[in-house]
Amino acid sequence: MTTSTPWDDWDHILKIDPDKELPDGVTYGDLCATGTDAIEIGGTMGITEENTAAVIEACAEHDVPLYQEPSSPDVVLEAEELDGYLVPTVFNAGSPFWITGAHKEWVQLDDEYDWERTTTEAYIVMNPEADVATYTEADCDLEADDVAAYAEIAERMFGQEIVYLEYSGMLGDEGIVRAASEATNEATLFYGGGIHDYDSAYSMAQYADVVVVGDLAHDEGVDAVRETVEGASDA
Ligand code: 1GP
Repeated sequence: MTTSTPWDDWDHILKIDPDKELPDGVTYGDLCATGTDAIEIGGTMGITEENTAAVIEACAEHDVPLYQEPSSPDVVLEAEELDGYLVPTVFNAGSPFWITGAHKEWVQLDDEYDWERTTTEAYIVMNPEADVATYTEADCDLEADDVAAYAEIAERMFGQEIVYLEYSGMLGDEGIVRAASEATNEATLFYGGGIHDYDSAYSMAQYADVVVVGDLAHDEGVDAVRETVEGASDA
């Protein structure tokens, strides 16, 4: 029997990077009110406890689930306002540090680790130009059947609840998203990368359970994000 998880009901996540500015006149409250199902706070570069805490504080007043996605153990914030931690483990990383190494360090830092509120995301990193690919030394040279196999092992061998197809900074290949979707059954498939309007959100959400929107919030603002919420929920 499988238990239900919050993300079973989500279509859309807004990922806020604490190291990036918001467009003029846009507040975190405006972003929380776009209709997104959850806010994920995290980024790859320039993340500190201070800038993360500021975003948590600003979003906590609004009625939307709030998760931290820590990029490394030293930026994890123990904050009551958080609904939990979504922790990446990069299945196609070249460096084992990003598969289990960082996680081991994190557990060692903490005497009473918050297992109740922690879930891993099985990342498959697809854009070789993205910081996350460089950082993790990811092998992005993958065909649809490679991605499907990673998604399948994430779910079936490693029991991952979330498989995250990460194209950060570019719109992905629909055929590959579809292959990942067909390879997963119980796991929730997150798709992130390059979603910028209704159509791009709709096209990825046809196959992914949840679409993640990142840079758009920082580059364009609220109306553009709201369009992607509509695209994701209509699909
Ligand atoms: C990044 O998957 C997210 O981790 C979203 O990507 O910034 O390209 O929307 P974008």
